[in-house]
Amino acid sequence: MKLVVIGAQWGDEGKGKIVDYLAEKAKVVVRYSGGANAGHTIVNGDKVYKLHLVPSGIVYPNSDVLLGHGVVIDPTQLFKELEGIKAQGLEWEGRVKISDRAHLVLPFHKELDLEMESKRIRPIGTTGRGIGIAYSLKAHRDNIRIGDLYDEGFYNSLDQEIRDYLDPYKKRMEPMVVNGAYYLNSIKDEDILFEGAQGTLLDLDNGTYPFVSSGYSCAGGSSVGTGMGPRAMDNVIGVFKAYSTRVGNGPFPSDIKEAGDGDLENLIREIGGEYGVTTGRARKCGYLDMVALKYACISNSLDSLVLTHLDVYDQMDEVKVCEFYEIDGKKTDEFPTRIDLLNSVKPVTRTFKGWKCDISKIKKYEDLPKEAREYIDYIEEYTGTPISIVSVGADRSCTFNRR
Ligand code: 2SA
Ligand code: GDP
Ligand code: MG
Repeated sequence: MKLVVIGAQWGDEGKGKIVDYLAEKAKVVVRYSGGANAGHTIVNGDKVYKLHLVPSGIVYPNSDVLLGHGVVIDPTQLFKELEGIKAQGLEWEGRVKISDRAHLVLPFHKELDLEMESKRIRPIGTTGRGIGIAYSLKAHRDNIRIGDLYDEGFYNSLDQEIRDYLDPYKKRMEPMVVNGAYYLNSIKDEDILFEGAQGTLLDLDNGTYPFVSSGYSCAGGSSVGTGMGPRAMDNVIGVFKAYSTRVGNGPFPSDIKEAGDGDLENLIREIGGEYGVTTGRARKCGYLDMVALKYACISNSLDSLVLTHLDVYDQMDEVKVCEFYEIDGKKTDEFPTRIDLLNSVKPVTRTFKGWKCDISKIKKYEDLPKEAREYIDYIEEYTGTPISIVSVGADRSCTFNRR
């Protein structure tokens, strides 16, 4: 089975947790986009892993992980992360592969990222990890791929300062480098899991441009970013939270604070721990945005959805969703492209009764309170997409299959 897991909102939907839940039998877990801007959290009992570049399969000793060629790799961050993982008791040597077509993030990319961000008329709120610069230079055909480090003629033509920086990483990475397309396509009867980073609405082409990241976080990225074609993928699932969050700038139509309920936003943020895993920034919280979610379903051709963070609503009297957008006095369920239209959206909400009990120990759909089941059924009907997995807490054990 070749399974793709993507974020169906603005990132931080719980992809790390869901990939971990699904990864037990995977031969390889592959990251195909983004870089050290990502922050994927895995909680298993008293062990908490916060991953940035390393795919979530690393916590299973029998799985290998691949940084596919759609990923931009900051070698300093990579080895820092690998050392941290080792300190947490995970053996990674021999299990971490790097596609030779993946591109490097260099120290000056990070400096330039911060500098350009400070000069932007419309700041994006980047993570400062050099992501946009590395992808721009790649598109401009002026960046360095991992494989190029071993092309001695090319490598020796690089600036002495860059070579001094890269020399130790070149040696350390050499045993990890593979030709990604051949490596993945040689795996025939075993499972491969493709781990998305960020989310559909942060995708360079499908997202709320220019308030996006620079990788292809949508399902299509799993092909262009790995060397395995779309026909090889058996299943594509989109992870979403029971509400919405966004960190960084840009339109956020179902913003709860904007709707005048700052207290509810603070409550959700505190219960849900909505702070950036990489930067520590507070995430904005919004009602579940049905318009945006349905857009994610169609633009990724999702087979199913995974609902996370349902437990965050346990103590609320009511649960609201943004069912439609009102733009210029007209109701629509189409996600607009233009930023001015997205910024002018008046959310049309629908209110559900809260369930007012602890659902974190529940292990099957039938045992959920009626109000929570109604919420799930509504989302399935609205999006026309089945929910295959439900997550009711951060821990690996707080997860069950819906069907
Ligand atoms: P960048 O740095 O160029 O990729 O930033 C561009 C936009 O993409 C957003 N972005 C993210 N949004 C959610 N989660 C991300 N990962 C971290 C996390 C974020 C953090 O897991 O919490 O710690 O702040 C992530 N990475 C990039 C970013 O906010 C910009 O809006
Ligand atoms: P990712 O980037 O999509 O992997 O998500 P992050 O790790 O950035 O953020 C998700 C946060 O929510 C992490 O702290 C997870 O441990 C936590 N989490 C994941 N699923 C659930 C859930 O169902 N309920 C609760 N309460 N927390 C969850
Ligand atoms: Mg995250």
